[in-house]
Amino acid sequence: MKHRAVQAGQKVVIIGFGELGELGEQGNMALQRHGLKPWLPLRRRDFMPAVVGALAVMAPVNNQPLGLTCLHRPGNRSSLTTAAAQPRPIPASTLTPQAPPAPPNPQLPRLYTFRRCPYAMRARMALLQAGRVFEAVEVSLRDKPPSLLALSPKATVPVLHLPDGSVIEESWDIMRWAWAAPDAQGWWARAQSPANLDLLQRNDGDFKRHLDGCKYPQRQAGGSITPEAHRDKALDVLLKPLEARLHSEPFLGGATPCATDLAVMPFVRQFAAVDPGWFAAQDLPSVRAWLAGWLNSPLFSTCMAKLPAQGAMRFPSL
Ligand SMILES: N[C@@H](CCC(=O)N[C@@H](CS)C(=O)NCC(=O)O)C(=O)O
Repeated sequence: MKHRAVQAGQKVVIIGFGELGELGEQGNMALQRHGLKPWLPLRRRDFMPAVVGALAVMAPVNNQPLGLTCLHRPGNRSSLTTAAAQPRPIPASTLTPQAPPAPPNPQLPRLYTFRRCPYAMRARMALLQAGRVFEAVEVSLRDKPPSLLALSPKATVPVLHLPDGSVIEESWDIMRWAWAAPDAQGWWARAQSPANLDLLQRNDGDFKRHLDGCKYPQRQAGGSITPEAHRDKALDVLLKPLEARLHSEPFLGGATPCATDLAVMPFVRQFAAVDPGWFAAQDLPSVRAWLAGWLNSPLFSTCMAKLPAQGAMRFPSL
């Protein structure tokens, strides 16, 4: 297989694996910025194990791969040589989104967000899924902008500032606003069942506490239980009930997803990343399939677009 430059307008298949699909996200964003579409994310099981940890972009013509480009995560030893292709790094410039900062548009809702915050992820996904047009501003949690502090003294993200001046300071409330009438597809309505509200409460309460307990053991120094005990409690409080639900239906919304899927998924993602080997060995096949589906979804990769350090970025981008 030969390496060829992928041209704008060409049909491409992207295979992106790595730590919970981070490389896939980068690849998807790079492709979208270069007008390469449509793209098709493949799941880990669809491709050979040798590419785990690598990002590959194939440009097929008549369904025959034309060229292949791949990126190796630094320090990752996995190799694409079994695919009869020598790795060729994708230039960093194509992997680092350089969206131009947009001038502020007071007509649009403005979301203060932090890319890796699970609360902010659920808000971004909800706004995107509901088809809301908004501007997003990436916040440094160590150096919060005065405009955010003025709007919301509690200074957590996400915060949504609406054109009428009102401010929504809780992620679940932002999701509610996203689907406020008309909730034509029922994403919000299906999240109001007692079972889903119970799951949300477990997620935002005990599960989040135990997630922090195993993810940040240094912050729990002197705490009464070990990180491993936190991990086991996290299983009991959320993941086992989630497995039972997802065993009998593909989404928390049933046949189609709902707000609860989007609200819970970023936290399960974080939990899975604490110790991927351990997570893979748990009796949670339905949770893993559900998580993988979201991680490979266009909705998730769009929500993980990197924002400019300064200024705002409009979603959906023009
Ligand atoms: N209950 C809030 C929680 C939001 C939250 O705690 N966000 C974290 C980031 S993941 C934060 O902003 N922390 C403040 C800080 O670290 O200074 C919500 O649902 O929006």
